[in-house]
Amino acid sequence: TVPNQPIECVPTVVVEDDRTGLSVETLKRAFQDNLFYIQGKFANIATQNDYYMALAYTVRDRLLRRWLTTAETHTHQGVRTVAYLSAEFLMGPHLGNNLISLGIYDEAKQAITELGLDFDALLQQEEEPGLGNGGLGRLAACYLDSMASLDIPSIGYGIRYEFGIFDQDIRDGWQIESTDKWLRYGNPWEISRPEWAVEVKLGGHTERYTDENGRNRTRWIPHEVVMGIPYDTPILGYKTNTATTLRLWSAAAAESFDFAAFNSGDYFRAVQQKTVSETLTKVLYPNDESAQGKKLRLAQQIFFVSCSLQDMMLILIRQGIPLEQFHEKFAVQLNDTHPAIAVAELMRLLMDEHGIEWDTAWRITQKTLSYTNHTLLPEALERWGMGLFSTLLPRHLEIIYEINSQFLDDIRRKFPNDDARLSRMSLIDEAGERYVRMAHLACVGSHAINGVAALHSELLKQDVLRDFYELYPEKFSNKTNGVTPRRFMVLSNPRLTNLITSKIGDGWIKHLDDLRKLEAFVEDADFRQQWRDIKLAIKQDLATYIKQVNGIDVDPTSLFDIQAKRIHEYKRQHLDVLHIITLYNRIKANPDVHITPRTFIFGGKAAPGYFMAKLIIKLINSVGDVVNNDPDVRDRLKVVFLKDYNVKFAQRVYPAADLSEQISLAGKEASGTGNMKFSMNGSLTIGTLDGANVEIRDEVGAENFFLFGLTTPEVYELKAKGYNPYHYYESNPALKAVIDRIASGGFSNGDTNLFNPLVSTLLYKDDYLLLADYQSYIDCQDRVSQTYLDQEYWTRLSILNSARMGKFSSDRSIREYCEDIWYVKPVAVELKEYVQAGT
Ligand code: GP0
Repeated sequence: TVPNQPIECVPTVVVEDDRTGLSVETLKRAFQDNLFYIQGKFANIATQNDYYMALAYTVRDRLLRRWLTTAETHTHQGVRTVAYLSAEFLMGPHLGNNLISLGIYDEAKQAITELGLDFDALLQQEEEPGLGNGGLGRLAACYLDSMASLDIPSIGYGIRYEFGIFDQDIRDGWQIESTDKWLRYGNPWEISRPEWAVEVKLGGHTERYTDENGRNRTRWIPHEVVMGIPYDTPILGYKTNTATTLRLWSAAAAESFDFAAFNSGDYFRAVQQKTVSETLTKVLYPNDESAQGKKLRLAQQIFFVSCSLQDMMLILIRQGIPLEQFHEKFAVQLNDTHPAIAVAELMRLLMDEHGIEWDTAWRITQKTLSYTNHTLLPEALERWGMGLFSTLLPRHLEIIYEINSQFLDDIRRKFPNDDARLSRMSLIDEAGERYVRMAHLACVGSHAINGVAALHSELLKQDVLRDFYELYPEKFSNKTNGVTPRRFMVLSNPRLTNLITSKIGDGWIKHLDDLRKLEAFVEDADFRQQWRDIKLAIKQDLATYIKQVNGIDVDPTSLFDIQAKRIHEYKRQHLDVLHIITLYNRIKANPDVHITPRTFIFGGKAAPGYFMAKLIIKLINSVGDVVNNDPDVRDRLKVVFLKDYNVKFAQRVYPAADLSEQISLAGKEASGTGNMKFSMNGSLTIGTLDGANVEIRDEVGAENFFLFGLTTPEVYELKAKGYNPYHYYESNPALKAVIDRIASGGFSNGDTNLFNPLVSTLLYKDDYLLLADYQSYIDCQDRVSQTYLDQEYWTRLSILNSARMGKFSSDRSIREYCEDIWYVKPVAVELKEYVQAGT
């Protein structure tokens, strides 16, 4: 019947209808319906992507009720909400994860299989949303998962880059980058909300004026205005009703602003202006741990920060909550200094746009914001040249000057007559050219500052942020990173998940400490056999992949020794290479020497402008070419570089490792998170006392961890007394033979130039002390090889590694942030009874 009166706008959903039903039969009907009505295809011409989309929409329908109900519940109750501000969110594919969170993974798999399709192939079809570089962006994604799973009211705010991290190909051993067109076939997980767009000002100048109450105010006359359009993606908690939001901002031209051009008939200029605005969110900067100082990057930062803060204010204004309560309603976490401009922007919005006085605004700002530092590397500390900063953000600079002047007064009171301290701590670096120091701004404007592992947090206090620690000791704390077991165990490793669950139930997925219960099975030979069989089957799968993609035969029973992470000198992928060449030299000296068969696997991207990192990739591939094809090696060693390492691919790599390489120079890796993902999946670790390795070793026990290398104090000491790498080269024949083989063209067809930059850096500079740590690393690797020969013993260690990883769930990290920094509590979401439609 056709309604002759307006349709009632109460949301009504039919019980067990094709949009909500969870049974296999309903899922099949919904899938076919979506293929027809959304993709507009008959099955005979549907592509793999059409099938993926049909399944994605089937899943999306089933999460909307949770999503909308969560938003409604949080709004209604006026709860305090965490806003996680991050320039990067490295989410990984959504489909599989959402199926797990909804608890319908098996049903969906059955439905798709019964329809005659390959379920795993459909999961693989999803484009990686690669909106991040590495650890920092992936940590943000794990935290969203944990916040939703723990029913914490939360929202992630970031940038919807049109092109994420580049795709990596390898040609002739070198990295080749290409554009990541992740949105090419559409994104079924996002909903755009153009009606909630906001405007962001850039450039121009400021003016003083007197308002209607006779107060002196400032007005910013921008050169340009850009619109921010929000795109929302649901973040489902694991087996709970809570579904939070990732809100990413996309830049668009504010047409109204260039009306003058339109009106003067300069249609072309008006439209051209549009493309300038839209370049703002075009592409992710692909540098990890190095600040580039580019104007567009600063524009990206103010853009997403301003959009997000304005959005939070609109949420309060819509509910009639006064902005004086901003800090009671939002806890805003700054993920590194990329969003640190929030300190000045929140002040500006409160004062200039909403008429709040400085002192009140400053109190609100400090109570709202908190800052996480992710690195000690000096090259990663962001600072903006004064020229660039004042051109783009003239009003923010005024505010920063005022904050700085009050801040310096504060220091003078507490540390009289200490000019050196003043210039060290100032928000403005005035040593040579003038810069704005973003970490200082973040420290001054936040009530809490944290590092990401115990060692890192200590080093922050002693070193990089020492002065700030002396001024505000109460602000500092440690929050050791964690990773989500949902994605990195349940989704990535279903075989191991099933085995674990068959022994201890599935409680561990939400309470990872429960994995300890596995210790009871370490002496159970059957269990150990199953554990080993699973690892072998996973390694077999990876071997098949390697054969297909790299064309290399690898033996799945060999020790899989994996280093997968961004390529960086401080992470020392080339130390791993020195070990490979050491073994190769032993074979060349005596082809019958005993060698534990190993497959060395590398994965990771190099920043496109980072020459040395790209040369390390070339070295790995060149060593592989020689070692893999030398008949003397007799297939006992293989070297594989897996191209285009990303979250989607990482999920297949972590479960396949026997040995995880965590070999950064002590004091350089803030935490590491790959170390946790490997270990959870039963890999043993070879590592230095760096980052979270220290805590992993404490948890699993020193006897279950392959430790080598200098400690942080030893590194400081060695550098202080003058480090001479050449001395190690001269006095260690094995090391000398390794370096000489590279230098003499042993891996470059006799070309002695190719790897010279690497060789001479090691011999004459070696900032990351590879040569100092070499012998300790080799000795440790020999212990690894020896241990692997006893498979029963190795399996015990592997089980214990998984069993003792409870601490490294991101759920534990998030609980600590909630208690110590955010003061946010869980809020239960109740789904309303379904209403029968049409009755
Ligand atoms: C740190 F400063 N990290 C940065 C950066 O620009 N990008 C980035 O990924 C990483 C650290 O290197 C880390 O140690 C850490 O675990 C991660 O941030 C999350 O805190 C590598 O995993």
